[in-house]
Amino acid sequence: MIDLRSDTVTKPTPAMRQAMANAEVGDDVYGEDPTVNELERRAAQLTGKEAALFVPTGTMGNTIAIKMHTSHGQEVICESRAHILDWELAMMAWFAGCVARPISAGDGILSWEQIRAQVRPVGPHAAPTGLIEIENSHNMAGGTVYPLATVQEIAHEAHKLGLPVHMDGARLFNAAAASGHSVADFAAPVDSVMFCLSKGLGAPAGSMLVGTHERIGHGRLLRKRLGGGLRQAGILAAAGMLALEEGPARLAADHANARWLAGQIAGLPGIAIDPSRVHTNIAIFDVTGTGWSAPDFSDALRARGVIMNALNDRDIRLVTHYDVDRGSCAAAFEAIREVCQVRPQ
Ligand code: TLP
Repeated sequence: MIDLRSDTVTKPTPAMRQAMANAEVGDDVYGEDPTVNELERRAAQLTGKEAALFVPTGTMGNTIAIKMHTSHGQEVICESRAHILDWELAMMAWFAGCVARPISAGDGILSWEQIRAQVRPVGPHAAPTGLIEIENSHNMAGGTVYPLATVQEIAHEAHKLGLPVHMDGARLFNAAAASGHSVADFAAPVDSVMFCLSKGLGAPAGSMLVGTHERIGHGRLLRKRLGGGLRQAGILAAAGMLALEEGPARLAADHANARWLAGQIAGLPGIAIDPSRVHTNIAIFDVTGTGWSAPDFSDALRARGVIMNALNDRDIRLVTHYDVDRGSCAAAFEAIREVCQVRPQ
């Protein structure tokens, strides 16, 4: 199977498995796991933040971030296809008692102008804004990357209104690799960032939440409350360290593969995709012109040994990663071409 469903499917490298086997561990709930402590120091250093917290998943990192920035009864401004809104089981309502105030942006990139129009002050009729959340890269918009100046403007203006900004940077390293900015450049303007070790960077599990000492200290308590106090988590952190050291350099190849595949399939009749908009490792294409629904197209691909997820009735998402090389992308293209040539039953 050529698995292009997500970069979450990456398997740990042999070096990671070795590092996991050799990891020095302790009880992380007591703060005594040296490998977790080292990973947290390294994550804070790389992002230029005071402190970092190892969390089992990106969802838990975002859940903690929203809770640590807000009070019950507030609104969280985000883009309308944000992962926190569509794919995290209403966690902001469940854990933080907040509701989303979604804003649509075609490419997933919010501007301050759009956000400003939705900021609500404390008053007798409306729930006040508690947090602004931006997603970089934006998954469901096709891996789009925020211009650094836009992040800076949003954070600067939000702070003038006393509002914090959280970045869902599940794929922050992809955004950095594609833009030429460092992860610290993107992290500097905002109050907290969650990034995943377990996606394109290749770790088997784990994400990091970074911010100030004070906020991350609070976040540590929230992690325990969510059941995320992992004890000898150094086993996972050891793989995470290698993901941080060795993962980023591989991302450019993933991006080139996604752009290549998008360019190939753009030439197929009935497929709609603009390859010039593919900047990272995600490409989303519309198959309606082929006569197939996206779920049926996805099933037909699976029957040919290629797996990609249908996002809805029209669109299919492919995500490149280091377990899929150019040769596998070429084989995936052949399967897509074949499906385009047959008529749905
Ligand atoms: N995204 C997954 C699915 O949940 C859709 C994927 O395959 O892309 N933020 C963003 C932007 C994400 O894309 C994801 C995972 C998360 C947060 C959550 O991370 P995990 O899966 O570790 O909870």
